[in-house]
Amino acid sequence: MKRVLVIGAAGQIGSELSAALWNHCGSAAVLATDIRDPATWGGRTEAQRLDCLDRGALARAVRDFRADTIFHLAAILSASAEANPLLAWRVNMDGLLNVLRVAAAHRCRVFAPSSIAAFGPEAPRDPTPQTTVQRPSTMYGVTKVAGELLCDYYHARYGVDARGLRFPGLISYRTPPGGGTTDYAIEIFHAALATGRYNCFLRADTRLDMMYMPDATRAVIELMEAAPEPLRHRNAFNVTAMQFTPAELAREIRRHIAEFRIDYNPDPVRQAIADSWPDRLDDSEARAQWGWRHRYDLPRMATAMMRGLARTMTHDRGRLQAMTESAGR
Ligand code: NAD
Ligand code: AKB
Repeated sequence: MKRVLVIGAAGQIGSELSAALWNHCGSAAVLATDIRDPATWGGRTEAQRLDCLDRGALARAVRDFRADTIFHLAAILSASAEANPLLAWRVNMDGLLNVLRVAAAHRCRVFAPSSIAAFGPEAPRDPTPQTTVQRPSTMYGVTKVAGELLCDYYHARYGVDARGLRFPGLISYRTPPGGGTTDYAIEIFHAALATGRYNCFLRADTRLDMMYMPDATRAVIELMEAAPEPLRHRNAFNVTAMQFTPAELAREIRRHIAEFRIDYNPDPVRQAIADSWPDRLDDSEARAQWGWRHRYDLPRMATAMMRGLARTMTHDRGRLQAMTESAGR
């Protein structure tokens, strides 16, 4: 992993993973790309516009940058995919296929994430085993299962060193989330700080699996650095860090902002998606095969989110000041 190409680098994971790779591999070693114009998102790394559906442009970027590893993060997430299933199929499947074909031709390694969405209502919920019935009921989930299998196929058939993680909902504050169902767990912090109230689009008792972004970017790098021999589930490792319901997250936020109030107005589409997903993944295989360990639990994540947002949000300085003081106690 000496020269890396990041696709979907303007997104929630891509923006933070690009920065982590910049620190890990060195300043000249990361080319960050996205379909969006880099003028609107570019940071420290070299950045350019790239549509993963354009295989010729993708191959040229890999060749010209002499990339040896591709981090493929471009996708349409769960709620957006239900709104536009055909676009989700195209971006999530054709985009991944282009990445794998270019990787095979240019002898690149690939990281492509899967999701808790790869499981459907027939899978055991708590815990959801590493290997079990999947049968997702969303278009996003269908593309995630197919993506896991496609990566396995390119590894077995063409020797592409493709690896992947089944991420739970990821929580972060630097870049807004991109149209998922777990987005409520980010919106709630922004709303708590901005207005002290949040109108939640999921039911109070909807338990979902979650992880704080620094654990997620570290997991990606650790998986890509792991010795290949022990990796028996290379493209679909369950990983997890914490599980909570909106009511439990609201209670945690009240430890920082005592007057915080939450209302519940479930959105039928996102509620149905959440109801079809696991409560908690069993990540014992990731722990055994490459040493995965999470560092952030719910209280630690909430404190980090409060402090991080307090630094980045500029409105309502009085509330932020009070919150920062209480978060520090
Ligand atoms: P995101 O929506 O925040 O970012 C995706 C990025 O891809 C966006 O910046 C978008 O502009 C870009 N993009 C869209 N179409 C493109 C195209 N044709 N070519 C190039 N770029 C394109 O998503 P994210 O949350 O960063 O997710 C990244 C990956 O991680 C996805 O595969 C997603 O399924 C997976 N994942 C995310 C989460 C999470 O909670 N964020 C959880 C599980 C899995
Ligand atoms: C989504 O909600 O779509 C994503 C995911 C869990 O894959 N955050």
